[in-house]
Amino acid sequence: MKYAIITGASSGFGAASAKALQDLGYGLVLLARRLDRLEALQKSLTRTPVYIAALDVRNEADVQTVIGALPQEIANHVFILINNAGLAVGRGPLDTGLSEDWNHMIDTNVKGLLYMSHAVIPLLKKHPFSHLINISSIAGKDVYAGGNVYCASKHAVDALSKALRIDLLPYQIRVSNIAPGAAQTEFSLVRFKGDAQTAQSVYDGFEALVAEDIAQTVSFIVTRPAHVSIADITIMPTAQANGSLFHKQ
Ligand code: NDP
Ligand code: 8X3
Repeated sequence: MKYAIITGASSGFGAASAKALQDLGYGLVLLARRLDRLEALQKSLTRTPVYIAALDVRNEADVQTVIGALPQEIANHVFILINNAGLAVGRGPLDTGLSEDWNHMIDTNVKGLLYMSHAVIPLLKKHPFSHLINISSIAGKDVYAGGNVYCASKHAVDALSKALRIDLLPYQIRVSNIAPGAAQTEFSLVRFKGDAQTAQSVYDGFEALVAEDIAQTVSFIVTRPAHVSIADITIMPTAQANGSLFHKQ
């Protein structure tokens, strides 16, 4: 059985990708901070083995412990890592922003991805043609008003995808960067700290992406033949042209 490790599997893109990869026959290692969510997902995913663990990717020691504690049967058969855990916290000019929000984003989106990659790459190296998939964003390609630190963190993810493609070339590990535009998940609820009205207003007047759109992109990437590496996919709603321009009704 081939296994996929997914961070941020308790919601949105991560949960949808778990379902899609199980449909392709993969066993799953699902990681996030909310264990109750992972337990519910595990109950619904019955077709292949599903291993879950509570993990805050900001904690390097915990990342090492969780990956180090994987049963040998799983650790020897990891073919996919999806670095998906991430978030935006707040939106506005830098001078009125909060350093605790900046630290939260950089520690999760950038440092968490580094800790996970460092811990899991030795497992991927056992299997030529395995996949490391980073979830960046249109915010990693473009910068929009009030997006400063979130955009910087996703530009860092974009750069790390390019860097990892060089580092992992000798091992024939395929590194893919997915850059989604606006997708309706819990993302905006988290960004606006539980303000449901403001979160909903982000998606008013146009049809946003849904988590399954990203899961289908993941499925496409991992089902290419061994000689094909999808380096980078930017995927946006039809009603979105770049980081800030939308066609709203
Ligand atoms: P959700 O808020 O629905 O999901 C985010 C996931 O990340 C949750 O499972 C959450 O789990 C997990 N997570 C957050 N912080 C941590 C942490 N410190 N440790 C472990 N897990 C963590 O949002 P999306 O599914 O939309 O977001 C997934 C990724 O996609 C993020 O990296 C986001 O930046 C990116 N993205 C989102 C877009 C959108 O418009 N929705 C567009 C482009 C990119 P838990 O809280 O249980 O830890
Ligand atoms: C999430 C999409 O446009 O809010 O990465 O940055 S956006």
